[in-house]
Amino acid sequence: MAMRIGRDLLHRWGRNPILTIEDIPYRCNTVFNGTPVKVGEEYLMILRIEGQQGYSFFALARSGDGLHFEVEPTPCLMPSNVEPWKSWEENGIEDPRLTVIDGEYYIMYTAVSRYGHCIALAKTGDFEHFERMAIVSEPGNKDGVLFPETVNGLYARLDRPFGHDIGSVWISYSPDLIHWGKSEFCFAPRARFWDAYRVGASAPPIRTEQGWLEIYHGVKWTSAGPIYRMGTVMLDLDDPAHVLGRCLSPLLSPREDYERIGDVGNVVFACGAIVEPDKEVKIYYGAADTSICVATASLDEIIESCFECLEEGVEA
Ligand code: BMA
Repeated sequence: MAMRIGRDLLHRWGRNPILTIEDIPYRCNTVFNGTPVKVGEEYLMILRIEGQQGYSFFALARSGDGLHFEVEPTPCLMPSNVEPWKSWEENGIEDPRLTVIDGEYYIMYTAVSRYGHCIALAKTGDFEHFERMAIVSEPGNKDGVLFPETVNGLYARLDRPFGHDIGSVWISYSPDLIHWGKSEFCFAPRARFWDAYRVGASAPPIRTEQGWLEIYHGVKWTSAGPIYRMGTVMLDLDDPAHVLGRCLSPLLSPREDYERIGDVGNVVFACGAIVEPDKEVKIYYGAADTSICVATASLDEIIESCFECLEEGVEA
């Protein structure tokens, strides 16, 4: 298949954005980067809201069709004012990613403090009571996403340590979700490409017959600042540090006004996806750090995009 030119693989829903601050039942600055889960026929989404004070917290929205969401009257998780969490969350909690493991809903998120960004983990069984479990990284790491199953008997996560300011994706393992290690490099920014500056995991990995499908974000630095796009990588099922393939062109680039214009323009940033029974994938993303949108494609097309690099002979 030839490289796609001049259009995006994902189809934006015609009535995007699906959530803006007009849909939030209290005053706030922006809403963006929602992470979805489907429970029976209901769609639940944990949203990142930035308050007018300037820091972020989470709220819960519910939907019957995955397109029209109602936001609950009060936030579901605020930055903690109790130690040991308070010191790590004093500047807010950001970018939640929901993963279901054995019927328990885990939220990996970024805790922001004077020390920098850390990865934190909370869980809920009913979306009413949320329990913080642990801060699971030192400062200098973010974009933690939990795999939905154990890999060789261990919990697994992708994350993005800053290193020498080179934003690459790594993988770590844990016996209990609290203690993490066995860290290995997974994939890096690619010179020349739309993801040349930074990459980070976006949606929790999706198990497919071909491997773990990871929808990630890639950043290119331009003279006008960063452009955030969405891409795909396929990781080996038994050894996810091993990359089997990677897209060449992005799944989605900022093109619409609501993706171009906002608090941070030129950003599409996914935090989760739902695979429907007919294999349509709904990808939820923050647009310009100002609203939440949805775009779709078939699972097969998205999987196929992971193998573009092999067809073109480009290293993954
Ligand atoms: C990233 C995260 C995202 C945000 C993006 C663009 O570092 O903080 O929440 O959407 O930057 O500002």
